[in-house]
Amino acid sequence: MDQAVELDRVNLWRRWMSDVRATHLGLDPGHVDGSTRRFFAMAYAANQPAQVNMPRWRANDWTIEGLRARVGDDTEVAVQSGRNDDPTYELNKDAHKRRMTFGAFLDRLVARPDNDVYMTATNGSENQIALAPLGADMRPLPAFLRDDPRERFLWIGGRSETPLHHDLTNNFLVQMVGRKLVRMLSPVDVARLDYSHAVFSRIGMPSDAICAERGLTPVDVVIEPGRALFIPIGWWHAVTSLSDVSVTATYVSFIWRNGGWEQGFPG
Ligand SMILES: O=C(O)CCC(=O)C(=O)O
Repeated sequence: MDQAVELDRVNLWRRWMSDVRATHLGLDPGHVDGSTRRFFAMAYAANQPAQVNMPRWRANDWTIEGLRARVGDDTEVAVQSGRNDDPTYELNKDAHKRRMTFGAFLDRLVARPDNDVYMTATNGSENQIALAPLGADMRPLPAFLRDDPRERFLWIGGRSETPLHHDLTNNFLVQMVGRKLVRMLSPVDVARLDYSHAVFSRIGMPSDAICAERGLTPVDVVIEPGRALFIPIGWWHAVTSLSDVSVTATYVSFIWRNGGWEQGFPG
């Protein structure tokens, strides 16, 4: 890309990010308990990542067979598929959407727990009814989240990889089964991230070598059952599953204003 165009894009992104930060600083925590206020001040309003200990959930005991029993073998779901043959699978999400039975999806994961099939947030609205029976096992939530299935997304997969991107909302990522490495990069690094368009970087998965080459200092967090990670809006992140079975939930249902900063987003 033309260097001047690239610089313009990065500068527009920076302006957007600085508006987001200013909006955060103007938020009011409301009447909340002490630990919720601490989370608000140190993470949410400050736009800083934070790890949070979660209470034990029945979801921490889910197995493939347990998921099958709850959702049903014949229940139709949407998943992302055919990712191995397309290095740009994240940019072409719609082309990779497939419908299949939940049983066929789980069988496929067990047979080959790689990055090729993955149920992601992209499939969230289509799967809301099918996955509703899982909600009862995913409680209690911290006081700063509302329990609203429309603002909760399930990620079910094997050794999945989610390439470098940022979200247009604050995001609370709860690991229920398996372990994942979340590699985060600060918004201040945007000029070194080969920003492509919208929320994407051309880097894909930021390996140690790529980070060293670009002078990036990633913030790495391994999340496991019982742990959650707050990923603030605008923080770049790439996620690698470290387990053959991984189940994650992401929540955007904060009690404080979340998102809505898309206006002015350079896209
Ligand atoms: O768990 C994953 O694979 C990706 C989660 C993520 O990137 C997100 O919620 O924005």
